[in-house]
Amino acid sequence: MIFEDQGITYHDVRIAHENWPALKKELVESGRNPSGQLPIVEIGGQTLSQSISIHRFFARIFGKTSGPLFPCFSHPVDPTFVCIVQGLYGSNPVEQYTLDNAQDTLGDAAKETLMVIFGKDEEAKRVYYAERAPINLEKLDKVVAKHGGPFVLGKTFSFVDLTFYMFIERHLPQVPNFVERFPHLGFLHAAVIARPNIAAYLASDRLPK
Ligand SMILES: N[C@@H](CCC(=O)N[C@@H](CS)C(=O)NCC(=O)O)C(=O)O
Repeated sequence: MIFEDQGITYHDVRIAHENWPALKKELVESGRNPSGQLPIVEIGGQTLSQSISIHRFFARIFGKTSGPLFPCFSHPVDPTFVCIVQGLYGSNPVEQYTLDNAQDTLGDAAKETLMVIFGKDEEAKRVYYAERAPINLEKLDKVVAKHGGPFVLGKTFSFVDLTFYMFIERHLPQVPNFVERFPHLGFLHAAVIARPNIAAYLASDRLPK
């Protein structure tokens, strides 16, 4: 979504189940991604892994650009290349701390979510959405409330708003009266989908099937 939001062209490659074991083996054995997991981003001859590291990397590049974006893509890990220091990852250490803190709080909640929702135990899912999820959503609502919203940093959009959006999106249809109970999360969700490129993406046929 960060590529969509910033109007960056990319190829979204989905891996068929039957092709996964061979790709995983290749990723690990070649050292391209020792953790052998998805998602990865291939760019400038490099393979980037770990979704939040990837997000942070592009968040530092995108946004308030000091020049054309293309050179950054050509040299994504060249330490001599002076690229852009401000972007969708705050503009000072305090803002970056705020974003890291919000992301870590979300990460703690997401660990529990992923374990339950990708499992087969339907009763565990019901209990999760009815009892556990609201506890986590309450915490996340307070994180967003801290700077007044709609975004985690207040009026400034960041990559963490996209990770929050994805978490909210998963819970919104499942948790009754979501917006009334977690108004700041509802506000963030509405503000993200109102961003023109995100709105266009959501209305497009580029969404994962
Ligand atoms: N911390 C990693 C977790 C990645 C992860 O759990 N990937 C899963 C898919 S969502 C995966 O690749 N599963 C297949 C496997 O481990 O073989 C990240 O955020 O990128």
